[in-house]
Amino acid sequence: HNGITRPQGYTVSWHANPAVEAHHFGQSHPMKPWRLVLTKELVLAYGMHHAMDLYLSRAATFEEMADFHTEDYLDFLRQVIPADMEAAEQSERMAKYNFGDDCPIFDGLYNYCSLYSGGTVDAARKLVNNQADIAINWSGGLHHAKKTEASGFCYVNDVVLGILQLLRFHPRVMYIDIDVHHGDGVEQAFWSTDRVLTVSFHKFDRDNFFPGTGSLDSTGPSHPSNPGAHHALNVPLNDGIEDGDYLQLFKDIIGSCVETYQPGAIVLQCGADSLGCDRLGCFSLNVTGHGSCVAYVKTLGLPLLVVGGGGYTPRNVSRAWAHETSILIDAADKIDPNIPETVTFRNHFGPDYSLFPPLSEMRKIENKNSKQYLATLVSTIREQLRYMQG
Ligand code: ZL4
Ligand code: CA
Ligand code: ZN
Repeated sequence: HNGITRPQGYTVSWHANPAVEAHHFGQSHPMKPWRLVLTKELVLAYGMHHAMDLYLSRAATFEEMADFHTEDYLDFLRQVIPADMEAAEQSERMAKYNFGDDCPIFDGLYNYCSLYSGGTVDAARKLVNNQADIAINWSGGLHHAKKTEASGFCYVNDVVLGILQLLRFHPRVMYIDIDVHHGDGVEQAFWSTDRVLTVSFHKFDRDNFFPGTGSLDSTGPSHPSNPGAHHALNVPLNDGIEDGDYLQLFKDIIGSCVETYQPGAIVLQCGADSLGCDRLGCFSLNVTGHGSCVAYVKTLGLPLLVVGGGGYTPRNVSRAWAHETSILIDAADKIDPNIPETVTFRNHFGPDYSLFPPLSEMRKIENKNSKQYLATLVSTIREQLRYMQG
């Protein structure tokens, strides 16, 4: 093969289960677990699997998922079947748990949820047990799920479950979310604790962009005696942000957060719907720009749990996550940007067959983030961090 070797001095674990990829949300639903097949094909074709410990994710148990979710909700998730979508007698519970167009009931739903969650729980345990320094689960990152309800294509919040595992060992965990949507479920789960600092970068437009939360002034419980006060940070952005500005903003903010908060571990949600040309997104990041954020977090040298998330243009999601895998194993410079002839489904990557097509130029969205606005974000957040310190 092409000489991809294990990284020097640290271990990367890869957590996946091909059974996850086989699930379908239904006709024309934007979430396509199949994007994980494309990601894996790229990773294998480049020989990156030689550089990692590979684990077949096991299903999270009911009890593991009940570390965050209620048994009532999980019972429903376990027993509901697609026919219930239409059945009148189930409609009350369907509404109660927020199932519907965004969160449909499909064949194998519970299996799907327990497998992607098991991957994140396993990955977190590898870090805690010192068997890995970086652990990757691209099928995870489903950051909207709430304690008692589904939301935004997410049913079980694997991110919360992973962080709970890390908190058994680390006094402080930092969560970073570069999905184009606000990481509301994770923020809400740790709203009242100072043991998790959540930081989400997202498109913010209260009335017109899901989920509508995550404004700049939303930093935790308002009562100063609540330990969670000032332990949620939000970076609300407008359409069209580009690589250079995003990376500068990311480094300025994450650098300050790590310096102040001194986390023992980091969880990084790499939602790829912040790329240009995404079916649901509105930013103009390229695969390289998105990847630079991952590279920066890696330089911090802390135990790192990497999960996927959104991403609705599968050919670009897989490009980004394959590139980011190469960064995490320190092999980005050994990867040929021309996608290998041996990749199954290579036709999806035409006409350029490049790992780095110029996404920002293909469907140009005007950048509505002025330099002035971005500078204000950085200074406001640095001020918020001073409050956090007390
Ligand atoms: C779809 O075509 O903004 C779901 C969802 C299903 C197929 C057929 C049904 C057609 C776009 C989205 C009707 C769909 C109506 N189908 C969906 C307020 C909304 C109510 C639901 O990346 N309608 C809700 C959720 C967001 C809303 C984004 C991001 C997840 C993540 C992490 C979740 N919900 C308006 C939309 C389609 C669909 C087409 C859709 N839903 C786009 N944006 C939303 O952060 C994984
Ligand atoms: Ca986000
Ligand atoms: Zn998203």
